[in-house]
Amino acid sequence: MTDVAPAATETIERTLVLVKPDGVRRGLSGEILRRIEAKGYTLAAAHLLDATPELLAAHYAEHEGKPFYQPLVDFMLSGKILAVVAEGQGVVPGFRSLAGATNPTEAAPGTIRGDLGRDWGLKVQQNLVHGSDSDESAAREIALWFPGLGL
Ligand code: D4T
Repeated sequence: MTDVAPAATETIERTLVLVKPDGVRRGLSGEILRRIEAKGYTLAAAHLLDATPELLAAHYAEHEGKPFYQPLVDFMLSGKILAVVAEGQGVVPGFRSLAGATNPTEAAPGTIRGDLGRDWGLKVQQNLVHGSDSDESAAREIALWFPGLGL
């Protein structure tokens, strides 16, 4: 049997992962990257950075006006963020599945948030990671967090 080469037109699927300041602070960046790689996805780019209010306003535009918006922005400005582009077929829903539910109390055991996160009784959930929720969001978010990368 011969292997079938991927079609030349096949697009590489990518997602934006953010290890949020709680994940970096708690020393969980390596464990989170390990889970992404153990699943079989590839790391295409990574950098550790301080977000800016402008970057977060663009990233979280859909949440503006919600009660958790300002606490969310303040939390995301509270420390370094590890921004990562991960790639592989199905990586957008695949990483969301690895991350688990938004609320870490409800996130299933076996997921990043379920195994490593908890409710700290704050105005915003500190839930360790962000993952793009669609291919369109991924393209928009990768352009925001990795300007000039041309991905
Ligand atoms: P992100 O965007 O960080 O990957 O998380 P989710 O996709 O799982 O969740 P989201 O965009 O709806 O929310 C962004 C961010 O806000 C926090 N949050 C959210 C919160 O503290 N209370 C809430 O009720 C919601 C909906 C958690 C993640």
